[in-house]
Amino acid sequence: MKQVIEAFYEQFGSGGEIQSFFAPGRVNLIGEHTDYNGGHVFPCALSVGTYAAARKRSDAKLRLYSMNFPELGMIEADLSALVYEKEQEWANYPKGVAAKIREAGYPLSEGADIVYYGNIPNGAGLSSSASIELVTGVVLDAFAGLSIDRVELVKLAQAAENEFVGVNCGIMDQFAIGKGEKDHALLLNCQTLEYQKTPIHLEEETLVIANTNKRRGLADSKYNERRRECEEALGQLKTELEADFLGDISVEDFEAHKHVIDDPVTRQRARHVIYENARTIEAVEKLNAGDINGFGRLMNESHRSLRDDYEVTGHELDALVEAAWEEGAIGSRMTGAGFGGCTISIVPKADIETFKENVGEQYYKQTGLEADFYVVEIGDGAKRLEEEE
Ligand code: NG1
Ligand code: MG
Repeated sequence: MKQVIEAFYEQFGSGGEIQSFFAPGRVNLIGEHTDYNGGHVFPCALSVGTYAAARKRSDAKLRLYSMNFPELGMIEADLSALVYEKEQEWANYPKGVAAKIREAGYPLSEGADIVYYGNIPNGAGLSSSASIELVTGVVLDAFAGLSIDRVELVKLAQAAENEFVGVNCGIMDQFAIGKGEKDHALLLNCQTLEYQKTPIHLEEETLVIANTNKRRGLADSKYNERRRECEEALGQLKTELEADFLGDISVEDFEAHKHVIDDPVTRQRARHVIYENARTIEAVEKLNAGDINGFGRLMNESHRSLRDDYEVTGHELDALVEAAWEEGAIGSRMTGAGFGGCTISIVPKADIETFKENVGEQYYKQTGLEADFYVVEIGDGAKRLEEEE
């Protein structure tokens, strides 16, 4: 945090009260491509994330600077005229959050100077964007004394991403980052937003994120295509079953009625969502019963379903996951939208060094790419930091 405050002085000068804030990145343990289908997800907040040093302003200006994108320089905006500007890239996320807070009717008339620093690997599917949104949300909320309910702030951040930035994501990222808690994952029903904090006690094992370093070039267009396919499947099932979301439909009901989905590919997409939703609930039951191996087996099944039914993995993710399975991971799967990005694995602590070495080597052989490995800890949701942090 010290360097962030130093960068703040450099950008905006000293004087006045500078406060520190943090919002984590997130990783989803199981429940993939279920959020926008009203199903369950099981993400956790990470100990890496976005730091912000901020100072209140007495006018309506926002001045934003990211240590990760120094080439974009300082970006200025007026609270009363917030518009999306493509060339401002990352700064559209904070601007969008401010815009949504105001649109929701909160009295936000005074701005802030904010310096951001993120230590989340970029573009890897660990939600650096939602992290920037939520850290901005807590800064603006604290400075204006708004006391916005946390779940509402989560929804405003999602609205910023959907409507201001134009990324059609579900609620999972913002929820995990806004509501996460150290050493817990959240079993979230994405339709009702009911959630259960689940303690994760990994004593002999650890969570490992591995980045394929394959750019997720297709992710956006394929993401929207999958959303459309799911809507089509739901539309056809709807006449048979009373369901507003695929996530409402049980495995039994699906099996009894799947014939109404006439296109076999669309049927496959729906099958992934419905089984993945059931798998997520079952996986959390296993975890609560102390059955980490059972949890890992369901992670593996999740990957196969994303590979074969939902078709969002690709050669790199499959190679990395298969190498992890070979190397004795308790569970391993792709995480996030897919087509590149990261995998999440549960690995025995004692094997971690050989795991990284052998999986890395195998992955390189298969793809010609170097993977990066991160042993991660589950951290807290978005918050103001105390002095010593
Ligand atoms: P990633 O790829 O981690 O950004 C995306 C969506 C999530 C969710 C997952 C799939 C965005 C910003 N987020 O996550 O809401 O749908 O895919 O489970 O697009
Ligand atoms: Mg993102």
